[in-house]
Amino acid sequence: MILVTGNKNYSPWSLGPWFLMTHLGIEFEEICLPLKTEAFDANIRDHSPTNKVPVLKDADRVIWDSMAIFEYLAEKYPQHDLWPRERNARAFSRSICAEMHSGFRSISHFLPMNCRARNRSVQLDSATLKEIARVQAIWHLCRSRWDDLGPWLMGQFSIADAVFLPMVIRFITYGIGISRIAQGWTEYILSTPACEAWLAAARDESHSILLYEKGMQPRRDSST
Ligand SMILES: N[C@@H](CCC(=O)N[C@@H](CS)C(=O)NCC(=O)O)C(=O)O
Repeated sequence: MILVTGNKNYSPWSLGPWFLMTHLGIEFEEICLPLKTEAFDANIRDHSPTNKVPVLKDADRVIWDSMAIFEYLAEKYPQHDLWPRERNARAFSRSICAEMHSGFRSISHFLPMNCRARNRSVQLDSATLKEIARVQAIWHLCRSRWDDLGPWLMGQFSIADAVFLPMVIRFITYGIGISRIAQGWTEYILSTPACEAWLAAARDESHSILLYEKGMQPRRDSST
Protein backbone atom coordinates (compact mmCIF):
# COMPACT_ATOMS: atom_id res chain seq x y z
CA MET A 1 0.00 0.00 0.00
CA ILE A 2 1.03 3.59 -0.50
CA LEU A 3 -0.02 6.38 1.84
CA VAL A 4 0.23 9.89 0.45
CA THR A 5 0.64 12.40 3.28
CA GLY A 6 1.41 16.06 3.92
CA ASN A 7 4.13 17.55 6.12
CA LYS A 8 4.34 15.75 9.43
CA ASN A 9 4.46 19.06 11.27
CA TYR A 10 1.24 20.46 9.88
CA SER A 11 -1.01 17.71 8.53
CA PRO A 12 -3.46 16.45 11.17
CA TRP A 13 -5.53 14.39 8.75
CA SER A 14 -2.42 12.56 7.54
CA LEU A 15 -1.33 11.78 11.08
CA GLY A 16 -4.33 9.58 11.97
CA PRO A 17 -3.97 6.87 9.28
CA TRP A 18 -0.16 7.06 9.38
CA PHE A 19 -0.15 6.57 13.15
CA LEU A 20 -2.64 3.72 13.07
CA MET A 21 -0.80 1.81 10.33
CA THR A 22 2.63 2.39 11.86
CA HIS A 23 1.48 1.46 15.36
CA LEU A 24 0.00 -1.81 14.11
CA GLY A 25 3.01 -2.64 11.94
CA ILE A 26 0.97 -2.53 8.73
CA GLU A 27 3.47 -2.11 5.92
CA PHE A 28 3.15 0.81 3.55
CA GLU A 29 5.24 3.11 1.44
CA GLU A 30 4.89 6.80 2.04
CA ILE A 31 4.82 9.66 -0.41
CA CYS A 32 5.07 12.95 1.44
CA LEU A 33 3.94 16.06 -0.39
CA PRO A 34 4.71 19.28 1.49
CA LEU A 35 1.53 21.36 1.85
CA LYS A 36 1.27 24.83 0.30
CA THR A 37 4.06 24.22 -2.21
CA GLU A 38 4.13 24.09 -5.99
CA ALA A 39 5.28 20.48 -5.73
CA PHE A 40 2.11 19.64 -3.78
CA ASP A 41 -0.15 21.25 -6.39
CA ALA A 42 1.73 19.62 -9.25
CA ASN A 43 1.70 16.12 -7.77
CA ILE A 44 -1.47 15.74 -5.71
CA ARG A 45 -3.61 15.51 -8.86
CA ASP A 46 -1.92 12.22 -9.71
CA HIS A 47 -3.07 10.76 -6.40
CA SER A 48 -6.29 12.26 -5.17
CA PRO A 49 -9.54 13.35 -6.81
CA THR A 50 -9.97 15.94 -4.03
CA ASN A 51 -6.41 17.31 -4.23
CA LYS A 52 -6.07 16.61 -0.51
CA VAL A 53 -4.06 14.26 1.66
CA PRO A 54 -4.19 11.63 3.03
CA VAL A 55 -4.80 9.15 0.25
CA LEU A 56 -4.31 5.41 0.53
CA LYS A 57 -3.54 3.36 -2.57
CA ASP A 58 -3.93 -0.39 -2.44
CA ALA A 59 -3.32 -2.08 -5.78
CA ASP A 60 -5.83 -0.41 -8.10
CA ARG A 61 -7.90 1.08 -5.28
CA VAL A 62 -7.66 4.73 -4.32
CA ILE A 63 -9.15 5.63 -0.94
CA TRP A 64 -9.26 9.30 -0.10
CA ASP A 65 -10.37 10.99 3.12
CA SER A 66 -9.02 9.80 6.46
CA MET A 67 -12.35 8.31 7.63
CA ALA A 68 -12.68 6.22 4.48
CA ILE A 69 -9.10 5.04 4.99
CA PHE A 70 -9.87 4.00 8.58
CA GLU A 71 -12.96 2.10 7.44
CA TYR A 72 -10.99 0.41 4.67
CA LEU A 73 -8.29 -0.68 7.11
CA ALA A 74 -10.89 -1.92 9.61
CA GLU A 75 -12.32 -4.13 6.87
CA LYS A 76 -8.96 -5.29 5.56
CA TYR A 77 -7.55 -6.15 9.00
CA PRO A 78 -10.52 -7.50 11.02
CA GLN A 79 -8.06 -9.17 13.42
CA HIS A 80 -7.17 -5.75 14.87
CA ASP A 81 -10.73 -4.88 15.97
CA LEU A 82 -10.25 -1.31 14.84
CA TRP A 83 -13.79 -0.59 15.97
CA PRO A 84 -14.64 -2.01 19.42
CA ARG A 85 -16.38 -5.40 19.28
CA GLU A 86 -19.02 -4.54 21.83
CA ARG A 87 -21.96 -2.86 20.08
CA ASN A 88 -22.53 0.02 22.52
CA ALA A 89 -18.83 0.88 22.58
CA ARG A 90 -18.71 0.62 18.78
CA ALA A 91 -21.68 2.95 18.33
CA PHE A 92 -20.16 5.46 20.76
CA SER A 93 -16.76 5.22 19.14
CA ARG A 94 -18.17 5.74 15.64
CA SER A 95 -20.11 8.75 16.91
CA ILE A 96 -17.12 10.51 18.48
CA CYS A 97 -14.97 9.82 15.41
CA ALA A 98 -17.66 11.22 13.10
CA GLU A 99 -18.03 14.20 15.41
CA MET A 100 -14.29 14.86 15.27
CA HIS A 101 -14.19 14.39 11.53
CA SER A 102 -17.05 16.73 10.71
CA GLY A 103 -16.79 19.26 13.53
CA PHE A 104 -14.41 21.29 15.67
CA ARG A 105 -14.04 23.86 12.91
CA SER A 106 -12.96 26.66 15.25
CA ILE A 107 -10.22 24.57 16.78
CA SER A 108 -9.01 23.54 13.32
CA HIS A 109 -8.94 27.14 12.19
CA PHE A 110 -7.55 28.94 15.23
CA LEU A 111 -5.33 26.20 16.65
CA PRO A 112 -3.68 24.54 13.65
CA MET A 113 -1.65 21.43 14.36
CA ASN A 114 2.00 22.45 14.65
CA CYS A 115 3.84 19.50 16.15
CA ARG A 116 7.16 21.17 16.89
CA ALA A 117 5.78 24.41 18.35
CA ARG A 118 5.43 24.90 22.10
CA ASN A 119 4.19 27.70 24.36
CA ARG A 120 1.98 29.23 21.70
CA SER A 121 -0.65 31.57 23.01
CA VAL A 122 -3.84 32.28 21.11
CA GLN A 123 -6.83 34.35 22.22
CA LEU A 124 -9.69 31.85 22.37
CA ASP A 125 -13.17 32.97 21.36
CA SER A 126 -16.32 31.47 22.84
CA ALA A 127 -16.87 29.04 19.93
CA THR A 128 -13.36 27.64 20.31
CA LEU A 129 -13.73 27.40 24.10
CA LYS A 130 -16.97 25.45 23.65
CA GLU A 131 -15.29 23.04 21.27
CA ILE A 132 -12.36 22.57 23.65
CA ALA A 133 -14.79 21.79 26.47
CA ARG A 134 -16.54 19.25 24.24
CA VAL A 135 -13.26 17.49 23.41
CA GLN A 136 -12.41 17.38 27.12
CA ALA A 137 -15.85 15.92 27.84
CA ILE A 138 -15.41 13.18 25.21
CA TRP A 139 -12.01 12.18 26.60
CA HIS A 140 -13.38 12.26 30.14
CA LEU A 141 -16.31 10.03 29.18
CA CYS A 142 -14.13 7.53 27.34
CA ARG A 143 -11.58 7.17 30.09
CA SER A 144 -14.10 6.94 32.90
CA ARG A 145 -16.10 4.29 31.01
CA TRP A 146 -13.36 2.14 29.48
CA ASP A 147 -10.39 2.62 31.78
CA ASP A 148 -10.70 -0.94 33.14
CA LEU A 149 -10.25 -2.42 29.63
CA GLY A 150 -6.89 -0.79 28.97
CA PRO A 151 -4.98 2.48 28.50
CA TRP A 152 -6.48 3.55 25.17
CA LEU A 153 -9.41 5.89 24.69
CA MET A 154 -11.88 2.99 24.35
CA GLY A 155 -9.80 0.67 26.55
CA GLN A 156 -8.37 -1.34 23.65
CA PHE A 157 -6.58 0.38 20.80
CA SER A 158 -9.05 1.60 18.17
CA ILE A 159 -9.61 4.14 15.41
CA ALA A 160 -10.67 6.69 18.05
CA ASP A 161 -7.07 6.93 19.30
CA ALA A 162 -5.79 7.78 15.83
CA VAL A 163 -8.64 10.23 15.21
CA PHE A 164 -8.05 12.18 18.44
CA LEU A 165 -4.23 12.16 18.45
CA PRO A 166 -3.88 15.38 16.41
CA MET A 167 -6.12 17.08 18.98
CA VAL A 168 -3.75 16.06 21.79
CA ILE A 169 -0.88 17.66 19.89
CA ARG A 170 -2.86 20.86 19.37
CA PHE A 171 -3.65 21.05 23.10
CA ILE A 172 0.06 20.73 23.95
CA THR A 173 1.19 23.36 21.43
CA TYR A 174 -1.31 25.95 22.72
CA GLY A 175 -1.01 25.04 26.41
CA ILE A 176 -4.59 23.82 26.78
CA GLY A 177 -5.11 21.88 29.99
CA ILE A 178 -5.90 18.18 29.84
CA SER A 179 -7.99 16.79 32.68
CA ARG A 180 -6.29 14.37 35.06
CA ILE A 181 -8.47 11.49 33.95
CA ALA A 182 -7.47 11.91 30.29
CA GLN A 183 -3.83 12.61 31.03
CA GLY A 184 -2.86 8.95 31.35
CA TRP A 185 -4.16 8.27 27.84
CA THR A 186 -2.45 11.32 26.32
CA GLU A 187 0.88 10.42 27.91
CA TYR A 188 0.48 6.82 26.80
CA ILE A 189 -0.27 7.61 23.16
CA LEU A 190 2.45 10.28 22.94
CA SER A 191 5.03 7.78 24.19
CA THR A 192 4.25 5.10 21.59
CA PRO A 193 7.12 4.54 19.12
CA ALA A 194 4.79 5.43 16.23
CA CYS A 195 3.87 8.79 17.72
CA GLU A 196 7.46 9.51 18.74
CA ALA A 197 8.59 8.73 15.19
CA TRP A 198 6.02 11.14 13.72
CA LEU A 199 7.01 13.93 16.12
CA ALA A 200 10.74 13.40 15.52
CA ALA A 201 10.20 13.55 11.76
CA ALA A 202 8.12 16.72 12.19
CA ARG A 203 11.00 18.32 14.10
CA ASP A 204 13.39 17.41 11.28
CA GLU A 205 11.31 19.05 8.58
CA SER A 206 12.68 22.41 7.53
CA HIS A 207 9.64 23.65 5.61
CA SER A 208 7.65 26.20 7.58
CA ILE A 209 4.15 27.45 6.71
CA LEU A 210 3.43 30.91 8.06
CA LEU A 211 -0.34 30.40 7.83
CA TYR A 212 -0.11 27.64 10.44
CA GLU A 213 2.36 29.42 12.73
CA LYS A 214 -0.11 30.96 15.16
CA GLY A 215 0.31 32.38 18.64
CA MET A 216 3.99 33.23 18.54
CA GLN A 217 5.02 35.62 21.30
CA PRO A 218 6.26 38.99 20.03
CA ARG A 219 10.04 39.14 20.13
CA ARG A 220 11.53 41.24 22.90
CA ASP A 221 13.83 44.01 21.79
CA SER A 222 17.24 43.05 23.27
CA SER A 223 18.28 46.72 23.70
CA THR A 224 15.54 47.44 26.28
N1 LIG B 1 -11.73 15.39 5.35
C1 LIG B 1 -10.41 15.19 4.82
C2 LIG B 1 -9.58 16.43 5.04
C3 LIG B 1 -8.27 16.38 4.28
C4 LIG B 1 -7.51 17.69 4.35
O1 LIG B 1 -8.09 18.78 4.54
N2 LIG B 1 -6.21 17.61 4.16
C5 LIG B 1 -5.37 18.79 4.11
C6 LIG B 1 -4.05 18.54 4.84
S1 LIG B 1 -4.21 18.03 6.52
C7 LIG B 1 -5.00 19.08 2.67
O2 LIG B 1 -4.71 18.18 1.91
N3 LIG B 1 -5.00 20.36 2.29
C8 LIG B 1 -4.67 20.73 0.96
C9 LIG B 1 -3.89 21.99 0.88
O3 LIG B 1 -3.48 22.52 1.93
O4 LIG B 1 -3.63 22.44 -0.23
C10 LIG B 1 -9.79 13.95 5.49
O5 LIG B 1 -10.24 13.58 6.57
O6 LIG B 1 -8.90 13.33 4.89
